[in-house]
Amino acid sequence: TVDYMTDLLDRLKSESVRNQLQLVKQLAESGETGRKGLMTFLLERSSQSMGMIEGAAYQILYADNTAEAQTFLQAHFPQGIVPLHSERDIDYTPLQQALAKQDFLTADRLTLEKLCELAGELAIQRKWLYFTEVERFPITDLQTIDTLWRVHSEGKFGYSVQRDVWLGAGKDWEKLWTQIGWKSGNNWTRYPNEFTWSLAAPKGHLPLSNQLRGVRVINALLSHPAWQ
Ligand code: UYC
Repeated sequence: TVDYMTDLLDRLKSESVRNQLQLVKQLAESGETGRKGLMTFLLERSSQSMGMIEGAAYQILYADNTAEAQTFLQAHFPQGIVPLHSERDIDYTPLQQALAKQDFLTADRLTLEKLCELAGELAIQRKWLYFTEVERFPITDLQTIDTLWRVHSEGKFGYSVQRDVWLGAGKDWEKLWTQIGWKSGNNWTRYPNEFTWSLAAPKGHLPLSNQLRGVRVINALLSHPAWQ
């Protein structure tokens, strides 16, 4: 078992991302030994910046009800594995927790809530954003939100992912809506029930930006200097 684990951990460091995800999922099914392996892996990685493989490993331990896993996370990653930096003193812990448990519907609502907090008192009361407010968002906060989404979605969700799809579509909004599953033919996907609140969704499906008031807000989000 020890050799098997050493081998798995070695492979985790060298394999392609796709195989790394497979290995993490394999560890998740290996009971006590697998749990130990995931903990060792996360500790070894914690000096570097954490990506979606570490996110997947963290989520498995987060969902694991053993005292061992919970004590480990409390001791080493009480705030998760993404640094929750904010230039405006915003608390991203609720968003981190929703994403850690893959509750993407709650995470999506919290994201809009946090963006309104970032914009200020008027936006909090209005419950939606002006594009001029988005343009003034600090790079740090947008990167924190985006990294949380990417790390906890195997790289599938987040504004920078949507931006990549949008650029790939030549900045054509109609193409983007279809590719990320917000529109099918002439029909808008209906909020909330028709959206896909899991990793079965197309790349870039989440977080949502309501299009009721036009594309200016999402345009400001996807054009923000945070992604350059
Ligand atoms: N909704 O259709 N949406 C809402 C989307 C549109 C509408 C919220 C996304 C089209 C109304 C979110 C799409 C449309 C409300 C989204 C979508 C429309 C609402 C909750 C595909 C009609 C109640 C957060 C593009 C044709 C709004 C929020 C209110 C809510 C997201 C209708 C996240 C991505 C054009 C009437 N829709 N929305 O922002 O003010 O309210 O009560 O985009």
